[in-house]
Amino acid sequence: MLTIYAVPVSVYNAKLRILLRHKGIAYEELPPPGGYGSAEYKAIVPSGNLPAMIHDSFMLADSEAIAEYLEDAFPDVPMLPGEMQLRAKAREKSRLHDTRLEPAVRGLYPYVAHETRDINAVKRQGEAITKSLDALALLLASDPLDPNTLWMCDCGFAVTFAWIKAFEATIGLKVTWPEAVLSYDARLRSHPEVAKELIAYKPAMDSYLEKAKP
Ligand SMILES: N[C@@H](CCC(=O)N[C@@H](CS)C(=O)NCC(=O)O)C(=O)O
Repeated sequence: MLTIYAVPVSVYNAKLRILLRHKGIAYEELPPPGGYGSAEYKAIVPSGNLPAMIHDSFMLADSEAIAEYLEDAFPDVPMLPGEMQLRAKAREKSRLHDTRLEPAVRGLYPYVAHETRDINAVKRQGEAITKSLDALALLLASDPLDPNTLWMCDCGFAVTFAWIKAFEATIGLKVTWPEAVLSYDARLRSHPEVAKELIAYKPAMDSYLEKAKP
């Protein structure tokens, strides 16, 4: 039995749901018992992190650690390459998402609500996001991974690109998208499980973005 503790709007939950869909893994998604940040949840998941997973009573937190575990536990649809150096390159790409691009997007959260919008801060985060997109474009220029396969490292980017576009449309975010990143985004969205998750995820995004309205 596989349980994922998650909240619908979380980027890292959506990232993990793409992997679960693509691998065809059956699971149940539950809200954190006692609520996000509660003592009850921390008794199960000491870090309080979401997402977290319970698999046959084994607990694990952090989306990337969970993704790596699921790759080992459910290898039928591989989402990491077989060759050692290609696997390392895939992990390098995941890190660019989890430690650079997504944190730059997360830096916008305090300014999403119309009441707390700070246009200078939004501009500053837009520059940080563009810098990460430029780094991704450079990485894509020599990316050795098969472009026709959906890899573990692709899942986070698909979700974060959707958020960047949503913030461009709602809070005046200005970002320069390198051509290579636009093509990469289109390629990711052509994978059926990515497209399905982005459709299923949109109501949670829209509900979060309500606070951006005057
Ligand atoms: N690197 C983490 C980031 C996940 C994350 O930021 N989760 C947020 C909720 S959306 C969280 O749990 N924050 C509270 C905490 O870490 O205590 C992952 O991949 O799981």
